[in-house]
Amino acid sequence: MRRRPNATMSGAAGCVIASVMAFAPLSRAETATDGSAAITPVLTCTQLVGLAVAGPSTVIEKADPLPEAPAGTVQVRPPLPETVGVAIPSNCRAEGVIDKRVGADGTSYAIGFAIALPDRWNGRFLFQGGGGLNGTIRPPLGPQATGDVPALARGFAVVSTDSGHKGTEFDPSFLKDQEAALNFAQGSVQKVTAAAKAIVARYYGRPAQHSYFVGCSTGGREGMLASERYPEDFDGIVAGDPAMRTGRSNLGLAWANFAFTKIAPKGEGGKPDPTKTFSPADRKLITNAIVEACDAKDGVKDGMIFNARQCHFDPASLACRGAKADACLSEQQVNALTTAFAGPKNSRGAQSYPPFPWDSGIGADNVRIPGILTTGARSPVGPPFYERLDVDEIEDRVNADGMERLKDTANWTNLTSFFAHGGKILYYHGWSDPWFSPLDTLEYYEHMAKDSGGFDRVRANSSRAYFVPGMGHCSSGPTLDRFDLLGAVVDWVEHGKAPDAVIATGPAFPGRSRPLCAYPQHAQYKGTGNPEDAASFECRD
Ligand SMILES: [Ca+2]
Repeated sequence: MRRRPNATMSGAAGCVIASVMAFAPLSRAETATDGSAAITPVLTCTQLVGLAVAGPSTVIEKADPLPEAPAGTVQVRPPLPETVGVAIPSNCRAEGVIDKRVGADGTSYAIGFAIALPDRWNGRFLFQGGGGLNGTIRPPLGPQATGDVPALARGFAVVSTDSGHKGTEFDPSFLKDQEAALNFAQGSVQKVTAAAKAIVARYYGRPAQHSYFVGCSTGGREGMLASERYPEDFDGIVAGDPAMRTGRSNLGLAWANFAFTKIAPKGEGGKPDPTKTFSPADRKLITNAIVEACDAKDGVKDGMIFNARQCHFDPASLACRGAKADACLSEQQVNALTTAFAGPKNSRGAQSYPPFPWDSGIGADNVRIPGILTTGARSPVGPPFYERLDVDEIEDRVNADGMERLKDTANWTNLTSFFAHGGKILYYHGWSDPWFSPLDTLEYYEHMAKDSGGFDRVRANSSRAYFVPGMGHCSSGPTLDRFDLLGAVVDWVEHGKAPDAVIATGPAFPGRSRPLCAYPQHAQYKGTGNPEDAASFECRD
């Protein structure tokens, strides 16, 4: 079981494809990640429609051959405007449903999925994790944690799913249906994996040689879930900013919101507005002070705090000596900030959820998911403000909630079966994530490693964690949020090459690159060389 003494940074299916014929191991050339994918299908795309490939409950309703799409023409996640920066190769895109039924409430339900099967396949299968409460099928591209080249562009077969219901990102109405709730909590991961693997095997006449999972947020939770409950299904998993226990993380946000609300100026209808507790000038002042206190510890003043473990910032250092002014914070603001970031404790004095770290992106604005200071620590599903808060009451409710208990991935720490067959899992988390504290992921990683063979052994052979300075929830902020952890996990699984560091770049700092070092190491400037170049940095404890 997971223990949580405190929350500081101290211390460091095969069965579904059994009917498929045996096949010769693929050659290195056939499975290379350099675009030399070479396996071709044994069916035409349209032959997939109506084919009973994965048992009677899976129905392929549609399958269309898609020509190669030039760079900049495929939206990563419509209706958002961002497009894929490389060409997407010609592929067969099939859409289908699993377990179609009418729910207890009269609503139609099914686990919807879309799978992209490239004309030249690299022999690998990728499950693309979802986000929020799911409910839509995102384009099966495998865009997360892949740098600038999504998995489909590398020749992976990629599946994505709505996890069992239709709805907008945070529409919880499906939860009243038992089976839809069960599918979101856990069931869809295994059902979609089984169906997709069977489709891949049938389409190419051989099963995938290796299976991967990449996801962030809810997708990160789903990746963890696969490692914890279906240890045979995947060889490599990348889990980012995992929504691993949203009851607790929402308590963490409610706690910060409560601290901000207490001193908030009144907004619409005379109600407190915690987004105004700190003015834009205050947010800038706080961010600058954090950067000033911690930036140089990694050897270079570049607006990014890589040596976060040595970052000790005290809001009291910004306290006004007299009246409130732009260059200082009022005593009330100092106290609210200190309380909010320290995280909630219950009446026994136990930490209910970890603190949020001081980092350069906590006041980020003009991004899709702004920093914690900018939102007033508002949860995407909670009320706008908390005028009262009882930590014990919320903790009790969360602990007793069946949905939380089934869906949460924060407590299961035994990955020995997953690791025993060579499974690898990489975690990543933005230091400035405003929804889930990266310290929760860090704690999980340490507990999991301890319970799965010991920290050094697990880090050496099976699992690593990367923390991204300045990065908000899954991307964005004053950060380098483009990094290829999929390539890293493939190299570890297939070639035994452990990922000590991956190179990060990003639009916030054009021309800059840095190594993201595996925890507990961080990127430190060597003292010589171009400070914009990753080669001038090394990973250090
Ligand atoms: Ca720095």
